[in-house]
Amino acid sequence: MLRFLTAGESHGKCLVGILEGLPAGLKINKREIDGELARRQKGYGRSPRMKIEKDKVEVLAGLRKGKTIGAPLALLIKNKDFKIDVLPHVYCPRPGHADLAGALKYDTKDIRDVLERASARETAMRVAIGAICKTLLQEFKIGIISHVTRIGEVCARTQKLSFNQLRRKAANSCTNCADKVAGARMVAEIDKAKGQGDSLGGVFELIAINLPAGLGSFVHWERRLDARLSASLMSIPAVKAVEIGAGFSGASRRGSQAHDAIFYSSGKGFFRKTNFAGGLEGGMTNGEPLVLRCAMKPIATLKKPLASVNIKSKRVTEAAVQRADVCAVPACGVVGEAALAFCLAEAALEKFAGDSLAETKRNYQGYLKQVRAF
Ligand code: EPS
Repeated sequence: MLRFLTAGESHGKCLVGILEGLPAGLKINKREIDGELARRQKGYGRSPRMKIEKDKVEVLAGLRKGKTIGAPLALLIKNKDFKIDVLPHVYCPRPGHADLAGALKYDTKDIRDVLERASARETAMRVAIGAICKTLLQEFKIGIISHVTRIGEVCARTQKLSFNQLRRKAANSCTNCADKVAGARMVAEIDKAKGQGDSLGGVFELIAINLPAGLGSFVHWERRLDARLSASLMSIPAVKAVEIGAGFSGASRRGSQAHDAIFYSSGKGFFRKTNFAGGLEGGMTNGEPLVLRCAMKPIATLKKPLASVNIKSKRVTEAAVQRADVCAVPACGVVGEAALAFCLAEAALEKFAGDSLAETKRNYQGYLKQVRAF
C-alpha cells in the first residue's frame, strides 16, 4: 500500500513528508524533485513569498546510495520565512478560506492557528512526493502533464494539440498555457486584477499517457480510480470541481454521441478514435489517455477585502489582508500533476505489487503479455 503524510505550517520551521510503500531499487534523483518544486513556485501572479523561498528537498531516510530500500522515505523542505511565533494574531476571517470554520472547529480566537496549516504552502511537500511517484511511473513510461486552459474569463484553444505539443508549449509560457495568444491575455488579466486589489481562479487540464487498461476497479466504491482521483484532486486547496473526459458537457449529449466506439487492430490491440470517457470506464483505466480538468476558485485573500466580522468583538469589519498570490492556477496545475502521480503510482502498485522494482516490472510485463495475447 502506497501512502503518505505531511506535517508543517506555512511559516513554521519546515515541511515534512513520509512516503511509504515504494518498491526497493528505485533510483531517486533529488534534482528532479527540486525541479518540480521550482515549477510549483513559478507562474505569473504568484505571491512575493515565492521570491523568499527556494524550495529544495532533503531526503532524510529511506535511501541507500540514491536508491529506495523498501523503507519509508522521510522528506524535508525548510521554510526560509520561518517566523510563526512572532506573527500577529488574526481576528477577521477571510471569506473563502478555512479561517472561520477552522476557528469555530478548533475553538481558537486566533485565526493564525488555522491559516498556517490550511495554507497552500503544504502543497510543496505534496509536489515532492508526487515527483517521486512520477519517477516510479517513468519506469513504466507513464507520462503526466498539466496545462492551463482558463484564467478568469480568458480561455485557451488547445484542442488540436498533441501531448508533446502541449507539454512543450506550456513549459514555455509563464501561465503554463499552450495557447500563446491566450497566455498573453491571461497575463494582462492578472495585471488588471492585481491593479484592482482582486484575485483570479481558472481551470487546468491534466493528461496521463501510456497507462495500461485495468488500473483501479469496479468492485467497490473506494477502489474506483475516478473516485480516488477526484478525491485527491479536490483535496488541493481552492479546487472546487473536477471533470473527467467530456465531464459536464457529456451530460447534454445522446448516448450515441457520448461514448467511445471500440475498434481493434492486430498492431494496436483494442483502441478508440474518440476519448469522451477521459480514459476511465467502470472505475478503471481503459488504455486511452487519462484526461481530467480541475477548476480552481480565485485566491481567498484580497487586497481589497470583502466584508467580515471580527471574531472577538463581533463588529462588522473587513477580512484580514495577508500577503497572497493574485493567481496561482499554473502552480495548482503542478500540484494536480503530483496528486495524479500519487494516485496512479498507488493504483499501479496495487495491480502489479512487488517488493523490488524488478519484481514490479516482471509483474507488469507479464500483465502486458496477457493483454496482448487476449
Ligand atoms: C504559499 C505560501 C503562502 C501563500 C500561498 C501559498 O505564503 P504567505 O502566506 O507567506 O504569502 O503565498 O497561500 C495561499 C494561497 C493560501 O491561500 O493560503 C505557497 O508556498 O504555495
